[in-house]
Amino acid sequence: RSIAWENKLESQIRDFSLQNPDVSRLRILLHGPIGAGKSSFINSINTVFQGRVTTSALVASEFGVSFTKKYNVHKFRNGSSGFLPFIINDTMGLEKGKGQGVDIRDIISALTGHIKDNYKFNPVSPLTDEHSEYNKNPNLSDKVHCLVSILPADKISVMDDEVIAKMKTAREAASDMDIPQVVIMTRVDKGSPQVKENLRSIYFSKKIKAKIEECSIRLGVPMNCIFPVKNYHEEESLNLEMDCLILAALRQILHFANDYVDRLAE
Ligand SMILES: Nc1nc2c(ncn2[C@@H]2O[C@H](COP(=O)(O)OP(=O)(O)O)[C@@H](O)[C@H]2O)c(=O)[nH]1
Ligand SMILES: [Mg+2]
Repeated sequence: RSIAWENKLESQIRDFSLQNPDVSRLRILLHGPIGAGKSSFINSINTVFQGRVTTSALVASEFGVSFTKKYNVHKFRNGSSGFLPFIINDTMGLEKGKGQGVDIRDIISALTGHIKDNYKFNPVSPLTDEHSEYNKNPNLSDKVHCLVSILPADKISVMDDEVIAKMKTAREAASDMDIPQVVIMTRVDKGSPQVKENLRSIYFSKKIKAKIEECSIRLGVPMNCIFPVKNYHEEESLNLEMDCLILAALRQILHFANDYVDRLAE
């Protein structure tokens, strides 16, 4: 894959308009293990579009337990002219073991639009239609238009099979509903010292290529759907290379999501 290290995508995404009049905003769902960088990815997107380092989604400390417990919805300001035409739902992290981390059935309910925003996940019992937070009649805007799996480059090799199996279950459910999918591989700086030193070496790095291959094999997704990023996590100012990778991933997500709602409009 080749990439132009210049910020052209930002304005394209700012001007992005949706094709289906029934949908006001594309809904993106993030899922993945705890500590994968889900909340950081949301902060990174916000940082790019606000032009300054922001922390809207709370990020856990390096060795914390899952910080995000609610089905948080994030929207992104677009200058003074309102909001960007997409929202991102953050979820509680996946963990191995029954009753640990988010229940995969809740991820599937979220895909179908049955979980209302701000629902507090309960790892020991999934949401059912008896709860008030259950949306019985979701419309197209409530449904998820792209499922994004987040995996950390430095931990992919040691990720528990059980966690991968949970992610596959969600991916298969999404595939059955024709919901498009993208994988974001975070923490590339932790995955390769060379890339940490120089982010532009990312597409030449053998280590990163091997990690992308590993993601592809373990999750069963094609390599061209896997986007490596480095999130804003300790930076104090904006960085062009980080922005380019974040925007390339986001552009793919938005195209897939837009194509999906467009197909449903026909
Ligand atoms: N070095 C590095 N650290 C990251 C990156 N993305 C996230 N982190 C760190 O990884 C930890 C977990 O991130 P968080 O966003 O809370 O993960 P979540 O549980 O999936 O929401 C935090 O300490 C982040 O600062 C990255 O690209 N590079
Ligand atoms: Mg989080």
